[in-house]
Amino acid sequence: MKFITSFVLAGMAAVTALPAAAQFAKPEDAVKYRQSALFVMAQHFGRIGAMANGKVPYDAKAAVENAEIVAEMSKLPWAGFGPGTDKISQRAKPEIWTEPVKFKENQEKLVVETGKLLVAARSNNLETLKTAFTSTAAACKTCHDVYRKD
Ligand code: ASC
Repeated sequence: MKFITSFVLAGMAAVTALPAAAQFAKPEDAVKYRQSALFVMAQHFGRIGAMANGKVPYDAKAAVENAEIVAEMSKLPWAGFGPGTDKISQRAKPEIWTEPVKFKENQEKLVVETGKLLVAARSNNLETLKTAFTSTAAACKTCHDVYRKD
């Protein structure tokens, strides 16, 4: 019993620590990983945006499902900005590596905003969702303006 408990706890710890400890076979994999995470996040964020902007009808259940994915994905890309990946970056600016503290603040800001987006989606109120969508989009844009080439 004790063994099984430790095994389960070790597994849970591994899952919890995954984003920070993610290891990549080569820098190219890290770049692919971060771009993929950002791409998936953008797809689901865009579906919320379509509702927020009145392009598709508001669907509270879909909003929650998409916001859950956005909130979870927002934690992932950052492990892919590790050493060596600056050399092969297409759009990532060098400031990411020369201003790591500021870059980290931007990551944390996004995680906070997507957490609020999920709370807003669960509120079942389109106006609340719109407000949270706008703040989250601002967090995306602020970071892109400083740390992305285009
Ligand atoms: C999106 C998306 C982004 C952000 C950004 C917000 O839907 O793909 O990168 O929102 O455009 O300004």
